[in-house]
Amino acid sequence: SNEEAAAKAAADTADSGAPTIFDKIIAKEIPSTIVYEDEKVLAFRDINPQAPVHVLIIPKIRDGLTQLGKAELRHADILGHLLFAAKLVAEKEGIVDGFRVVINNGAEACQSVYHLHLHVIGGRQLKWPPG
Ligand code: IU
Repeated sequence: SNEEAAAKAAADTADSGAPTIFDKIIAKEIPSTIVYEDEKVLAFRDINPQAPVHVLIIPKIRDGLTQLGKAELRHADILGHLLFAAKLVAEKEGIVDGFRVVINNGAEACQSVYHLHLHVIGGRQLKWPPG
């Protein structure tokens, strides 16, 4: 599929350390609809939502966290902060009783942007297993 081909191409450049589109969103060079922000993380609406609520949460400083599979022990604090932010976003969006948090890691999981991000998805009945 197109999605899989794009994911494979993205993975090929994942380790280059090059800026991603999310750096421009953090810098507010590209507009986004921000739903939550603190000193460490930014949460904004996904441009291609897969559910009524689809928010991405990213660390403001990538610090080598292109993907979860590259995490090191020094990232434990920001990883916890991101997950707690997912709960805050779910509350803010009114879906705290039913929501999903997803991290796609690598081409086989269709990761397309190599700056760690959590997807917070909800607002409809979700199916299991995901595709
Ligand atoms: P993935 O887990 O790497 O596949 O998720 C990347 C997401 O980033 C995906 O859901 C895109 O729709 C989303 N996105 C975005 O919100 N804004 C953008 O400018 C780009 C991608 I490029």
